[in-house]
Amino acid sequence: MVDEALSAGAVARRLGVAVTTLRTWHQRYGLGPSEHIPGHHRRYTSSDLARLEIMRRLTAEGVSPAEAARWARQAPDPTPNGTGTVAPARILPTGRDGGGSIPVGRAGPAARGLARAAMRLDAAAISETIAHALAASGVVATWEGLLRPVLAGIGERHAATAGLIEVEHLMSRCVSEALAAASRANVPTGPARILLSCADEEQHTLPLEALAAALAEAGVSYRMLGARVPVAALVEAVNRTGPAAVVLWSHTRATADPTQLSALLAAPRRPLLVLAAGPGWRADTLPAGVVRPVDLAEAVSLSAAVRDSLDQSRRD
Ligand code: B12
Repeated sequence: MVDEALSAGAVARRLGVAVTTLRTWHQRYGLGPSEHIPGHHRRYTSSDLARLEIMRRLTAEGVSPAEAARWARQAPDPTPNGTGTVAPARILPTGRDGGGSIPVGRAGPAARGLARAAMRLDAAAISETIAHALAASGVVATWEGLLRPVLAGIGERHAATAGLIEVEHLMSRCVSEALAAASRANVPTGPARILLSCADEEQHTLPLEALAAALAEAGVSYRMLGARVPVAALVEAVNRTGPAAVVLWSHTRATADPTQLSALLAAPRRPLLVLAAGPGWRADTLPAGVVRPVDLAEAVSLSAAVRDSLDQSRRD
């Protein structure tokens, strides 16, 4: 071991990090050189190097330095003279996406923490973070400040690397469950005057689920048809329930066929308001009379206003 001991500069070169980073990891997280020969600088043994390699890999994958250091310190000594009993690969987060982290732009520490939990595929931490934010800040603020940045970041990373599909799926499931729990916690009374639906073949449901939870929070009843609704089924639902407003979500151009909106406007029980929501729709192809909200807050306030005006006209 003594023969293989390395200087800080040599370790930094092997790991591809700066010497100052090594010093920080030593001072803050106790991942320093363990070999000490009196009268000489301390040197890194191969066990030290193995721990630092774990630290480097996990921080590159988006795990926080403090947590990465905890894994690195816990990891058994992989060298032949080491005393560890559990293989590091079985206890460490694996990060098979090729490394890197989820970009969250200017979003705050909660979004960064959520992004790290998503990278670790830590469903419990993801769910807890979202539930806490929903309880503390409400649906619109949680969507805009926490969920949207992380979802967009996952999309960005996926577009760049073709990876992170497992992260996207787990995150989607946790978001759905948290929004459904928030909706169940605030079930509004009164008839459901707002109909929520995805366009035909559209599988991106999370923004509509956020809208459902925000409407529930605002005391507005709704009906949710969910993903991939064929236009004939949508028109049938309109004719059977007579909603004041229909929100039709399209996330991509592929599902944004404007004839779906025209069919709603031509329905025998034409809704007072048809909202074309989502980035799939192109403003210049929307039929006259269709409104395009800019964000979740506007979709909530338009839906609440049209519900109120229908209730008012029924009372008059
Ligand atoms: C999660 C996700 C999925 C999940 C969806 C799970 C679910 N239950 O919703 C799954 C895995 C199913 C999925 C599937 C696919 N996906 Co996807 N997905 C995403 C991801 C990561 C997040 C989607 C989301 O919820 N975004 C919400 C926010 C982040 O979107 P936003 O556009 O910023 O929203 C703002 C505006 O729309 C505006 N707004 C305006 N009006 C309104 C109204 C309301 C009510 C709200 C809330 C907002 C709003 O405000 C929003 C912010 O709040 C996105 C990345 C992204 N940037 O969106 C990719 C993304 C949308 N998917 C993409 C693709 C390609 C696909 C697939 C085709 C992949 C495949 N090969 O199978 C399929 C499509 C299937 C289909 N036919 O629909 C691409 C689309 C590229 C494009 N523009 O065409 C994206 C952009 C990823 C990428 N960069 O490549 N996906």
